[in-house]
Amino acid sequence: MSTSQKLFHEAQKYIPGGVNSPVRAWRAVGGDPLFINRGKGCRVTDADGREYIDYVSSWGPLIAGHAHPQVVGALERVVKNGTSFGAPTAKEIELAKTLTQTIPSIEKVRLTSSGTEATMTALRLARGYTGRAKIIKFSGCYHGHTDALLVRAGSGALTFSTPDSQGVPEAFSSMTLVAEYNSLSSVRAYLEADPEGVAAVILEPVPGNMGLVPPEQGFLEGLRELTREFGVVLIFDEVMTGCRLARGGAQEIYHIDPDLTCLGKVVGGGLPLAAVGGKAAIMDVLAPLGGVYQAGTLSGNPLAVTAGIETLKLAHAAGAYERLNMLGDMLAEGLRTAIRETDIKACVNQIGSMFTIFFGVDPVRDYESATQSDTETFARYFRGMSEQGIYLPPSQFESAFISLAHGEDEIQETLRAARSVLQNLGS
Ligand code: HOZ
Repeated sequence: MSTSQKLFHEAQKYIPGGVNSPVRAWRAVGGDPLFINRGKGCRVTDADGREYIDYVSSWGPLIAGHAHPQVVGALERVVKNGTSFGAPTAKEIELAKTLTQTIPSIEKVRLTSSGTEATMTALRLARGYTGRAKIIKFSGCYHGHTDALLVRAGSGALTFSTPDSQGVPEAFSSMTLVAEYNSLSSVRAYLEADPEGVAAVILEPVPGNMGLVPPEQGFLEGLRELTREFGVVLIFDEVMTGCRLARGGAQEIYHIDPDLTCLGKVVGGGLPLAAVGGKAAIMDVLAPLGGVYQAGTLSGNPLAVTAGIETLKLAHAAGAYERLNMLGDMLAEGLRTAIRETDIKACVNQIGSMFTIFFGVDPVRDYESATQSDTETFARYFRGMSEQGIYLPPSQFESAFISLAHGEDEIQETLRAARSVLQNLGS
Protein backbone atom coordinates (compact mmCIF):
# COMPACT_ATOMS: atom_id res chain seq x y z
CA MET A 1 0.00 0.00 0.00
CA SER A 2 1.37 3.43 -0.91
CA THR A 3 1.70 6.22 1.67
CA SER A 4 -1.08 8.14 -0.14
CA GLN A 5 -3.37 5.13 0.17
CA LYS A 6 -2.55 4.75 3.88
CA LEU A 7 -3.25 8.44 4.47
CA PHE A 8 -6.51 8.27 2.52
CA HIS A 9 -7.61 5.30 4.60
CA GLU A 10 -6.82 7.23 7.79
CA ALA A 11 -8.46 10.44 6.55
CA GLN A 12 -11.76 8.67 5.88
CA LYS A 13 -12.09 7.88 9.59
CA TYR A 14 -12.31 11.56 10.49
CA ILE A 15 -13.28 13.49 7.34
CA PRO A 16 -16.38 12.66 5.24
CA GLY A 17 -15.05 10.85 2.19
CA GLY A 18 -11.51 11.61 3.38
CA VAL A 19 -11.46 15.03 1.67
CA ASN A 20 -12.38 18.62 2.38
CA SER A 21 -13.79 19.22 -1.11
CA PRO A 22 -15.49 16.36 -3.00
CA VAL A 23 -13.68 16.33 -6.37
CA ARG A 24 -10.41 15.64 -4.57
CA ALA A 25 -11.59 12.11 -3.70
CA TRP A 26 -10.98 10.97 -7.33
CA ARG A 27 -14.31 9.10 -7.31
CA ALA A 28 -15.01 10.12 -10.89
CA VAL A 29 -11.74 8.68 -12.15
CA GLY A 30 -11.24 5.70 -9.87
CA GLY A 31 -8.28 4.92 -7.62
CA ASP A 32 -7.22 6.72 -4.49
CA PRO A 33 -6.18 10.37 -4.46
CA LEU A 34 -2.58 11.43 -4.17
CA PHE A 35 -1.67 13.17 -0.96
CA ILE A 36 0.61 16.06 -1.85
CA ASN A 37 3.58 16.88 0.35
CA ARG A 38 4.99 19.90 -1.44
CA GLY A 39 5.02 21.96 -4.59
CA LYS A 40 7.74 23.95 -6.32
CA GLY A 41 7.25 25.80 -9.59
CA CYS A 42 5.04 23.72 -11.88
CA ARG A 43 5.68 20.44 -10.05
CA VAL A 44 4.18 18.74 -7.01
CA THR A 45 5.59 15.84 -5.00
CA ASP A 46 3.27 13.28 -3.44
CA ALA A 47 3.55 11.56 -0.07
CA ASP A 48 5.49 8.70 -1.72
CA GLY A 49 8.09 11.04 -3.17
CA ARG A 50 6.84 10.87 -6.79
CA GLU A 51 7.00 14.08 -8.77
CA TYR A 52 4.31 15.29 -11.20
CA ILE A 53 3.89 18.18 -13.61
CA ASP A 54 0.90 19.93 -12.08
CA TYR A 55 -2.05 21.19 -14.15
CA VAL A 56 -4.43 21.50 -11.18
CA SER A 57 -2.54 24.54 -9.86
CA SER A 58 -4.71 24.38 -6.73
CA TRP A 59 -7.69 24.70 -9.12
CA GLY A 60 -6.44 27.97 -10.57
CA PRO A 61 -4.89 30.31 -8.00
CA LEU A 62 -1.24 29.42 -8.63
CA ILE A 63 -0.66 31.39 -11.81
CA ALA A 64 2.92 32.02 -10.62
CA GLY A 65 3.49 28.37 -9.73
CA HIS A 66 4.00 26.75 -6.34
CA ALA A 67 5.98 28.46 -3.59
CA HIS A 68 7.21 31.35 -5.73
CA PRO A 69 10.07 32.99 -3.76
CA GLN A 70 8.55 36.47 -4.14
CA VAL A 71 5.23 35.31 -2.65
CA VAL A 72 6.81 33.17 0.06
CA GLY A 73 9.29 35.92 1.03
CA ALA A 74 6.52 38.49 1.39
CA LEU A 75 4.40 36.08 3.44
CA GLU A 76 7.33 35.34 5.76
CA ARG A 77 7.80 39.06 6.43
CA VAL A 78 4.09 39.68 7.04
CA VAL A 79 3.33 36.65 9.23
CA LYS A 80 5.74 37.88 11.90
CA ASN A 81 3.44 40.83 12.58
CA GLY A 82 0.34 38.74 13.15
CA THR A 83 -2.11 36.91 10.93
CA SER A 84 -5.42 38.71 11.41
CA PHE A 85 -6.73 41.69 13.32
CA GLY A 86 -10.39 41.98 12.42
CA ALA A 87 -9.60 45.62 11.74
CA PRO A 88 -8.63 47.50 8.58
CA THR A 89 -5.02 47.31 7.34
CA ALA A 90 -3.23 49.44 4.74
CA LYS A 91 -2.50 46.45 2.53
CA GLU A 92 -6.21 45.94 1.84
CA ILE A 93 -6.26 49.34 0.15
CA GLU A 94 -3.33 48.32 -2.05
CA LEU A 95 -5.07 45.17 -3.27
CA ALA A 96 -8.43 46.93 -3.73
CA LYS A 97 -6.73 49.72 -5.71
CA THR A 98 -4.88 47.20 -7.88
CA LEU A 99 -8.14 45.40 -8.66
CA THR A 100 -9.97 48.61 -9.61
CA GLN A 101 -7.06 49.65 -11.83
CA THR A 102 -6.84 46.22 -13.44
CA ILE A 103 -10.51 45.65 -14.13
CA PRO A 104 -12.17 48.87 -15.34
CA SER A 105 -15.75 47.70 -14.58
CA ILE A 106 -14.80 47.48 -10.89
CA GLU A 107 -15.14 50.89 -9.27
CA LYS A 108 -15.31 49.54 -5.73
CA VAL A 109 -14.52 46.13 -4.29
CA ARG A 110 -15.24 44.17 -1.09
CA LEU A 111 -12.85 41.36 -0.11
CA THR A 112 -14.18 38.01 1.11
CA SER A 113 -12.51 34.70 1.93
CA SER A 114 -14.03 32.43 -0.71
CA GLY A 115 -15.64 32.59 -4.15
CA THR A 116 -18.84 31.20 -2.66
CA GLU A 117 -19.10 34.23 -0.36
CA ALA A 118 -18.42 36.53 -3.31
CA THR A 119 -21.22 35.13 -5.48
CA MET A 120 -23.61 34.95 -2.52
CA THR A 121 -22.92 38.62 -1.80
CA ALA A 122 -23.27 39.58 -5.46
CA LEU A 123 -26.74 38.04 -5.62
CA ARG A 124 -27.86 39.71 -2.41
CA LEU A 125 -26.52 43.04 -3.67
CA ALA A 126 -28.34 42.67 -7.00
CA ARG A 127 -31.57 41.87 -5.18
CA GLY A 128 -31.12 44.73 -2.71
CA TYR A 129 -30.28 47.19 -5.47
CA THR A 130 -33.13 46.27 -7.83
CA GLY A 131 -35.76 45.26 -5.27
CA ARG A 132 -36.41 42.17 -7.41
CA ALA A 133 -36.20 38.52 -6.36
CA LYS A 134 -35.47 36.19 -9.29
CA ILE A 135 -32.09 35.35 -10.72
CA ILE A 136 -31.04 33.64 -13.94
CA LYS A 137 -28.11 31.24 -14.01
CA PHE A 138 -26.90 28.85 -16.71
CA SER A 139 -26.83 25.05 -16.80
CA GLY A 140 -23.33 23.81 -16.03
CA CYS A 141 -22.07 27.08 -14.57
CA TYR A 142 -20.85 26.70 -11.00
CA HIS A 143 -20.74 29.60 -8.58
CA GLY A 144 -19.79 27.93 -5.31
CA HIS A 145 -22.10 26.10 -2.96
CA THR A 146 -24.66 28.79 -2.16
CA ASP A 147 -28.16 27.26 -1.93
CA ALA A 148 -29.72 29.34 -4.70
CA LEU A 149 -26.89 28.52 -7.09
CA LEU A 150 -26.73 24.76 -6.61
CA VAL A 151 -29.23 24.31 -9.40
CA ARG A 152 -28.00 22.60 -12.55
CA ALA A 153 -24.55 23.38 -11.17
CA GLY A 154 -21.25 22.29 -12.69
CA SER A 155 -17.94 21.26 -11.07
CA GLY A 156 -18.17 18.71 -8.24
CA ALA A 157 -21.97 18.82 -8.28
CA LEU A 158 -21.96 17.70 -11.91
CA THR A 159 -19.07 15.28 -11.38
CA PHE A 160 -21.09 13.47 -8.73
CA SER A 161 -24.41 13.73 -10.60
CA THR A 162 -25.90 16.08 -8.02
CA PRO A 163 -26.34 19.25 -10.11
CA ASP A 164 -29.36 19.95 -7.89
CA SER A 165 -28.04 19.31 -4.39
CA GLN A 166 -30.06 17.61 -1.68
CA GLY A 167 -30.63 19.85 1.32
CA VAL A 168 -31.74 22.85 -0.71
CA PRO A 169 -35.46 23.40 -0.02
CA GLU A 170 -37.44 24.15 -3.14
CA ALA A 171 -38.48 27.44 -1.59
CA PHE A 172 -34.81 28.52 -1.65
CA SER A 173 -34.16 27.60 -5.27
CA SER A 174 -37.57 28.52 -6.67
CA MET A 175 -36.32 32.01 -7.45
CA THR A 176 -33.51 30.58 -9.61
CA LEU A 177 -34.27 30.31 -13.33
CA VAL A 178 -31.92 28.18 -15.39
CA ALA A 179 -31.01 29.22 -18.94
CA GLU A 180 -28.77 27.47 -21.47
CA TYR A 181 -25.23 28.73 -21.95
CA ASN A 182 -24.63 30.19 -25.43
CA SER A 183 -28.39 30.56 -25.93
CA LEU A 184 -29.62 34.16 -25.78
CA SER A 185 -33.16 33.11 -26.61
CA SER A 186 -33.39 31.06 -23.40
CA VAL A 187 -32.58 34.22 -21.41
CA ARG A 188 -34.88 36.48 -23.43
CA ALA A 189 -37.79 34.10 -22.84
CA TYR A 190 -37.43 34.40 -19.05
CA LEU A 191 -37.07 38.19 -19.17
CA GLU A 192 -40.07 38.68 -21.44
CA ALA A 193 -42.19 36.38 -19.26
CA ASP A 194 -41.48 38.55 -16.19
CA PRO A 195 -39.99 41.89 -17.29
CA GLU A 196 -39.78 43.39 -13.79
CA GLY A 197 -39.04 40.23 -11.78
CA VAL A 198 -35.40 39.36 -12.48
CA ALA A 199 -32.69 40.96 -10.33
CA ALA A 200 -29.60 39.41 -11.89
CA VAL A 201 -28.12 37.24 -14.58
CA ILE A 202 -25.05 35.46 -13.24
CA LEU A 203 -22.62 33.46 -15.36
CA GLU A 204 -19.04 32.38 -15.80
CA PRO A 205 -18.28 34.34 -18.98
CA VAL A 206 -15.98 31.47 -19.91
CA PRO A 207 -17.31 28.47 -17.97
CA GLY A 208 -14.58 26.27 -16.52
CA ASN A 209 -16.83 24.14 -14.37
CA MET A 210 -18.41 21.90 -17.00
CA GLY A 211 -14.95 21.59 -18.44
CA LEU A 212 -13.85 24.65 -20.39
CA VAL A 213 -16.51 25.98 -22.77
CA PRO A 214 -15.87 29.12 -24.84
CA PRO A 215 -18.60 31.73 -25.41
CA GLU A 216 -19.89 31.85 -28.97
CA GLN A 217 -19.59 35.06 -30.92
CA GLY A 218 -22.19 37.59 -29.84
CA PHE A 219 -23.39 35.67 -26.76
CA LEU A 220 -21.79 37.84 -24.07
CA GLU A 221 -22.49 41.04 -26.02
CA GLY A 222 -26.12 39.99 -26.44
CA LEU A 223 -26.43 39.27 -22.72
CA ARG A 224 -25.10 42.72 -21.91
CA GLU A 225 -27.69 44.32 -24.20
CA LEU A 226 -30.56 42.18 -22.90
CA THR A 227 -29.76 42.83 -19.23
CA ARG A 228 -29.56 46.60 -19.88
CA GLU A 229 -32.85 46.51 -21.75
CA PHE A 230 -34.62 44.83 -18.80
CA GLY A 231 -32.79 46.67 -15.97
CA VAL A 232 -31.13 43.46 -14.76
CA VAL A 233 -27.75 43.38 -12.97
CA LEU A 234 -25.19 41.44 -15.03
CA ILE A 235 -22.83 39.48 -12.77
CA PHE A 236 -19.68 37.97 -14.21
CA ASP A 237 -18.32 35.17 -12.05
CA GLU A 238 -14.64 35.49 -12.93
CA VAL A 239 -13.41 33.47 -9.95
CA MET A 240 -11.57 31.21 -12.41
CA THR A 241 -10.93 33.61 -15.29
CA GLY A 242 -10.25 36.89 -13.48
CA CYS A 243 -6.62 38.02 -13.83
CA ARG A 244 -5.95 34.66 -15.52
CA LEU A 245 -7.15 34.89 -19.12
CA ALA A 246 -5.88 38.47 -19.22
CA ARG A 247 -5.11 41.18 -16.64
CA GLY A 248 -8.77 42.17 -16.75
CA GLY A 249 -10.06 38.61 -17.17
CA ALA A 250 -12.63 37.42 -19.70
CA GLN A 251 -14.37 40.81 -19.70
CA GLU A 252 -11.20 42.39 -21.11
CA ILE A 253 -10.92 39.80 -23.89
CA TYR A 254 -14.58 40.04 -24.92
CA HIS A 255 -14.93 43.80 -24.23
CA ILE A 256 -17.89 43.50 -21.86
CA ASP A 257 -18.69 45.89 -19.02
CA PRO A 258 -20.57 43.83 -16.39
CA ASP A 259 -22.25 45.51 -13.42
CA LEU A 260 -20.69 43.21 -10.82
CA THR A 261 -17.71 40.84 -10.96
CA CYS A 262 -16.79 38.02 -8.60
CA LEU A 263 -13.10 37.24 -8.25
CA GLY A 264 -11.13 34.58 -6.37
CA LYS A 265 -8.32 32.10 -7.02
CA VAL A 266 -5.53 34.18 -8.74
CA VAL A 267 -6.38 37.34 -6.75
CA GLY A 268 -5.64 35.42 -3.54
CA GLY A 269 -2.44 33.86 -4.84
CA GLY A 270 -3.17 30.50 -3.16
CA LEU A 271 -4.52 31.81 0.14
CA PRO A 272 -8.23 32.09 0.97
CA LEU A 273 -9.25 35.37 -0.63
CA ALA A 274 -11.98 36.35 -3.06
CA ALA A 275 -13.80 39.55 -3.93
CA VAL A 276 -16.96 41.08 -5.28
CA GLY A 277 -16.67 44.38 -7.08
CA GLY A 278 -18.41 46.57 -9.60
CA LYS A 279 -20.27 49.80 -10.12
CA ALA A 280 -20.07 52.12 -7.12
CA ALA A 281 -23.83 52.76 -7.21
CA ILE A 282 -24.44 49.05 -6.56
CA MET A 283 -21.46 48.38 -4.27
CA ASP A 284 -22.47 51.29 -2.00
CA VAL A 285 -25.68 49.42 -1.16
CA LEU A 286 -23.44 47.18 1.01
CA ALA A 287 -23.35 47.71 4.77
CA PRO A 288 -22.19 49.94 6.44
CA LEU A 289 -23.28 52.39 3.70
CA GLY A 290 -26.44 50.58 2.65
CA GLY A 291 -28.89 47.96 3.77
CA VAL A 292 -27.38 44.81 2.22
CA TYR A 293 -25.46 42.93 4.90
CA GLN A 294 -22.19 41.06 4.41
CA ALA A 295 -19.28 40.38 6.77
CA GLY A 296 -16.33 38.06 7.45
CA THR A 297 -13.94 37.62 10.37
CA LEU A 298 -10.93 36.80 8.20
CA SER A 299 -11.91 38.95 5.19
CA GLY A 300 -8.93 40.92 3.87
CA ASN A 301 -6.50 39.41 6.38
CA PRO A 302 -2.89 40.51 5.85
CA LEU A 303 -1.57 37.10 4.78
CA ALA A 304 -4.15 36.50 2.05
CA VAL A 305 -3.92 40.08 0.84
CA THR A 306 -0.12 39.84 0.63
CA ALA A 307 -0.25 36.62 -1.39
CA GLY A 308 -2.73 38.29 -3.75
CA ILE A 309 -0.69 41.46 -4.19
CA GLU A 310 2.56 39.60 -4.91
CA THR A 311 0.90 37.10 -7.25
CA LEU A 312 -0.73 39.89 -9.23
CA LYS A 313 2.64 41.67 -9.54
CA LEU A 314 4.05 38.48 -11.09
CA ALA A 315 1.04 37.98 -13.37
CA HIS A 316 1.12 41.60 -14.48
CA ALA A 317 4.82 41.55 -15.40
CA ALA A 318 5.50 42.39 -19.03
CA GLY A 319 4.84 39.45 -21.34
CA ALA A 320 3.30 37.17 -18.71
CA TYR A 321 -0.11 36.69 -20.35
CA GLU A 322 1.48 36.37 -23.79
CA ARG A 323 3.63 33.57 -22.40
CA LEU A 324 0.67 31.80 -20.78
CA ASN A 325 -1.29 32.06 -24.04
CA MET A 326 1.64 30.72 -26.06
CA LEU A 327 2.04 27.72 -23.74
CA GLY A 328 -1.72 27.09 -23.78
CA ASP A 329 -1.85 27.20 -27.59
CA MET A 330 1.16 24.89 -27.85
CA LEU A 331 -0.37 22.33 -25.49
CA ALA A 332 -3.83 22.44 -27.08
CA GLU A 333 -2.49 22.16 -30.63
CA GLY A 334 -0.21 19.30 -29.60
CA LEU A 335 -3.11 17.46 -27.96
CA ARG A 336 -5.28 17.92 -31.07
CA THR A 337 -2.50 16.50 -33.23
CA ALA A 338 -2.07 13.55 -30.85
CA ILE A 339 -5.83 12.87 -30.99
CA ARG A 340 -5.80 12.98 -34.81
CA GLU A 341 -3.08 10.31 -34.81
CA THR A 342 -5.57 7.91 -33.16
CA ASP A 343 -9.15 6.89 -33.96
CA ILE A 344 -10.37 8.39 -30.68
CA LYS A 345 -13.19 10.91 -30.81
CA ALA A 346 -12.24 13.83 -28.57
CA CYS A 347 -11.92 17.60 -28.64
CA VAL A 348 -9.76 20.12 -26.84
CA ASN A 349 -11.32 23.37 -25.63
CA GLN A 350 -8.74 25.96 -24.66
CA ILE A 351 -8.48 29.67 -24.03
CA GLY A 352 -5.11 30.99 -22.89
CA SER A 353 -3.88 28.99 -19.93
CA MET A 354 -7.14 27.05 -19.36
CA PHE A 355 -8.03 23.85 -21.19
CA THR A 356 -10.11 20.65 -21.11
CA ILE A 357 -9.93 17.55 -23.26
CA PHE A 358 -13.42 16.04 -23.77
CA PHE A 359 -13.78 12.45 -24.92
CA GLY A 360 -16.52 11.02 -27.13
CA VAL A 361 -17.98 14.34 -28.21
CA ASP A 362 -16.98 17.16 -30.54
CA PRO A 363 -17.72 20.06 -30.28
CA VAL A 364 -18.58 20.91 -26.67
CA ARG A 365 -20.46 24.22 -26.54
CA ASP A 366 -22.86 23.89 -23.60
CA TYR A 367 -24.09 21.72 -20.71
CA GLU A 368 -25.87 19.28 -22.98
CA SER A 369 -22.85 18.53 -25.14
CA ALA A 370 -20.50 18.50 -22.11
CA THR A 371 -22.66 15.94 -20.34
CA GLN A 372 -22.63 13.70 -23.41
CA SER A 373 -18.89 13.20 -23.01
CA ASP A 374 -17.43 9.78 -22.32
CA THR A 375 -16.37 10.03 -18.69
CA GLU A 376 -15.15 6.43 -18.67
CA THR A 377 -12.53 7.17 -21.33
CA PHE A 378 -11.63 10.40 -19.54
CA ALA A 379 -11.01 8.35 -16.37
CA ARG A 380 -8.66 5.99 -18.26
CA TYR A 381 -6.85 8.97 -19.79
CA PHE A 382 -6.51 10.59 -16.35
CA ARG A 383 -5.07 7.43 -14.79
CA GLY A 384 -2.67 6.94 -17.71
CA MET A 385 -1.43 10.50 -17.44
CA SER A 386 -1.02 10.18 -13.69
CA GLU A 387 1.14 7.07 -14.19
CA GLN A 388 3.26 9.13 -16.61
CA GLY A 389 3.78 11.84 -13.99
CA ILE A 390 1.18 14.32 -15.19
CA TYR A 391 -1.26 15.58 -12.54
CA LEU A 392 -4.60 16.62 -14.09
CA PRO A 393 -7.92 17.66 -12.52
CA PRO A 394 -9.64 14.39 -11.57
CA SER A 395 -12.90 15.10 -13.39
CA GLN A 396 -14.09 15.58 -16.96
CA PHE A 397 -16.01 18.63 -15.76
CA GLU A 398 -13.13 20.83 -14.69
CA SER A 399 -10.56 23.01 -16.39
CA ALA A 400 -6.82 22.42 -16.21
CA PHE A 401 -4.49 25.38 -15.58
CA ILE A 402 -1.03 26.28 -16.87
CA SER A 403 1.18 28.55 -14.75
CA LEU A 404 4.06 30.90 -15.43
CA ALA A 405 6.31 28.24 -13.92
CA HIS A 406 5.54 25.84 -16.78
CA GLY A 407 7.91 25.99 -19.71
CA GLU A 408 8.09 24.61 -23.23
CA ASP A 409 10.04 21.60 -21.90
CA GLU A 410 7.19 20.65 -19.54
CA ILE A 411 4.62 21.15 -22.30
CA GLN A 412 6.60 18.82 -24.58
CA GLU A 413 6.99 16.28 -21.76
CA THR A 414 3.20 16.42 -21.24
CA LEU A 415 2.57 15.94 -24.96
CA ARG A 416 4.86 12.91 -25.09
CA ALA A 417 2.90 11.39 -22.20
CA ALA A 418 -0.45 12.26 -23.82
CA ARG A 419 0.55 10.69 -27.16
CA SER A 420 1.51 7.45 -25.47
CA VAL A 421 -1.66 7.37 -23.29
CA LEU A 422 -3.96 8.25 -26.19
CA GLN A 423 -2.41 5.57 -28.39
CA ASN A 424 -3.00 2.99 -25.67
CA LEU A 425 -6.61 4.16 -25.24
CA GLY A 426 -7.19 3.83 -28.94
CA SER A 427 -5.76 0.35 -29.24
N1 HOZ B 1 -14.89 22.86 -7.20
C1 HOZ B 1 -13.52 23.23 -7.24
C2 HOZ B 1 -13.03 23.36 -8.64
N2 HOZ B 1 -13.96 23.86 -9.59
C3 HOZ B 1 -12.70 22.22 -6.52
C4 HOZ B 1 -11.99 22.81 -5.39
C5 HOZ B 1 -11.13 21.82 -4.62
O1 HOZ B 1 -11.47 20.65 -4.52
O2 HOZ B 1 -10.12 22.24 -4.09
